[in-house]
Amino acid sequence: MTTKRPKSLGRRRLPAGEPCGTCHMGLRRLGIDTTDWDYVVALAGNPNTGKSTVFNALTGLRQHVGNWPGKTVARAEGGFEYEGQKYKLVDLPGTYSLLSASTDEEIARDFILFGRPDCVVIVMDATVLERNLNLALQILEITDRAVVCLNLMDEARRKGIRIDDRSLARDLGVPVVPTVARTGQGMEELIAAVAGVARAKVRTRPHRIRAAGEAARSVDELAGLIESAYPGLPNARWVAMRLLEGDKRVENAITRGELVELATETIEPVGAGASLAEAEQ
Ligand SMILES: Nc1nc2c(ncn2[C@@H]2O[C@H](COP(=O)(O)OP(=O)(O)OP(=O)(O)O)[C@@H](O)[C@H]2O)c(=O)[nH]1
Ligand SMILES: [Mg+2]
Repeated sequence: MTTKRPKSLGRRRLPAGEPCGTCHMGLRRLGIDTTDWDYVVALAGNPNTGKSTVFNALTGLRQHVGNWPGKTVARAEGGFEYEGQKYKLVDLPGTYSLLSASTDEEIARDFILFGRPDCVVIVMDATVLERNLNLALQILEITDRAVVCLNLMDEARRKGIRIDDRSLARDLGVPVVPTVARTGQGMEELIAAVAGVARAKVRTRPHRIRAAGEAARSVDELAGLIESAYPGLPNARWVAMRLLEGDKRVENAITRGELVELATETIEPVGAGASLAEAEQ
């Protein structure tokens, strides 16, 4: 079953949000209230980079925890309000890649591709930037709606690592926000960047690796066919590349009609049997 994502919502009375020490930044943590929303934001990143810490900082202590449909992998969802608009935040499993080598990778990739989030926050460990760039570049191949959360900046500083975040933002083509999620440092800038991308106020130009020669021509040709079969699909080029590499999951998605859903803007609802949980802080 799929649920239409509400296009625009009339302002309604919001439930009392959790008291938070961050209301001055225009943030209101909504905990489990993700009944309707203006934007969907996914948190992606390598394992142990601070995704759940960012999630908790933005949504508060209460969250939906269920399983991903048909999987035994936990799925956490929460909500926050920023400048009068509601955001649903989905915490994806930590992965090193999106090439579907594991269930976790498949879940993360499917959500970024088929869930069509309005913004993907790529949480990176600033102490091991190179290792984290692999996943970041794969995400930027799929979506141009992304923000990099350069986390663990305190650890990086402690180790004497200095990162030119402006150059990184220029090279990746998306906003880069240095953060220390554990203390809340940088969260204000992160939310503002996420809102800018989700509302399409901030233009991104994600770094993409271009194929050359015959391969480039094949990608272009196939992407053209996919675009005409599924008008409105935002990432036909990526789908074409995966098909040319023989990716069975993407092949199945086409034959099962998931790309049609994607092109008509539908989204999977929260998994059945979702329960309430108190997050660890
Ligand atoms: N020093 C420091 N520690 C942090 C920061 N952000 C998170 N941590 C800590 O890093 C550890 C991992 O954080 P999580 O939020 O669980 O990371 P995660 O990405 O959700 O991990 P997985 O879900 O297992 O992939 C925890 O002990 C956090 O308290 C930070 O900015 N600085
Ligand atoms: Mg986590």
